[in-house]
Amino acid sequence: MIQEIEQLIQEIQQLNINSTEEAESIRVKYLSRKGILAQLFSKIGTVPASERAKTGAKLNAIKQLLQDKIDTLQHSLSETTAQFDFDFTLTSKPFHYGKLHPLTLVEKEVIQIFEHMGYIVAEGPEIETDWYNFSALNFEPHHPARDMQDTFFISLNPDVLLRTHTSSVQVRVMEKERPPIRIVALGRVYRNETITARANCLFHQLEVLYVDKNVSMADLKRDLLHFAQEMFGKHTKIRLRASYFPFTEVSAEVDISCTICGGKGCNVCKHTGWVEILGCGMVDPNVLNNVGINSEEYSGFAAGLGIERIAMLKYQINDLRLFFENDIRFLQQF
Ligand code: 2NM
Repeated sequence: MIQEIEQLIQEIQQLNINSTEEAESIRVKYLSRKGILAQLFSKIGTVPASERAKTGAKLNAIKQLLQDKIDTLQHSLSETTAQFDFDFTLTSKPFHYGKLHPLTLVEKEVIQIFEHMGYIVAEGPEIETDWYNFSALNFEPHHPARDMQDTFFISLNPDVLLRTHTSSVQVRVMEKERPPIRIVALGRVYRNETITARANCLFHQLEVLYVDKNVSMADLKRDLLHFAQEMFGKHTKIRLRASYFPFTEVSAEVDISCTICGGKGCNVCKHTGWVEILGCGMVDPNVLNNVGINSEEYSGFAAGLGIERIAMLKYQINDLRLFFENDIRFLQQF
């Protein structure tokens, strides 16, 4: 009996309990009603009377040792589960990353193309005076674009208005800087229009300006062709049609070969093979003189495009109002 107990002590000391399952089987093996310890206790009567008390105490000590081992394990296990009190096997909730607005995406892309050509971004105020928005830009006093129909005046003072184009920014830069000037002006512009699928009272414009000695129409065509091919693909062609703007002479409208059908004819290009993307021209000498740049010495070109129009072509969007509604189902697609 004494020998059996000594053996048991050694066995228990070497026990390595690592999981609740192991602890449970050990508890059943040693501590249950029919376990090893219970059997030893029941044989205590066979021990000589003088040894009985000592043997009983030893068995109790073994029982305690074992119980302590099991308790320690269960305690450390419950601590780790408390630290991570969730189900590791659950799948995570879907996470919705924020996205850039399609107009921002197109704006960034256009800016980058022109920055690579050496242009610098310029910005200016949205509330302007007649000088920066009209007079300096060679708009005659009774030019129809000054009409109440098109311009938002924001006070009783007819000199204060919301800019109708970003050319006002170009005027501000040309007044301050001396050539060479190579800038893109961009931002919101405002026109008093009836809101439809193709027009809004607020839209985003980006205008290009290059002023230096000997700047020519050939320079303009070179930069616009490069822009069109970067933006719409390297096989894109451009064509210029004569047009009129108050601030340019000569003036032209620029078409690109249709991005949808490649020029064969489709709904987007109304079966012409071409779609209009911007207006441009050589800066009128009057404009240069108005800002104190000698038009005998310098010349320049300018071009203006609507970010909405480019985005509609790029993403095949047929209603401009979608850009302003902030419908999450629309915005999530970009
Ligand atoms: C356009 C078309 C043609 C333009 C002109 C100027 C400035 F300030 F140099 F006179 N800035 N932008 C311009 C010329 C804009 O938009 C359709």
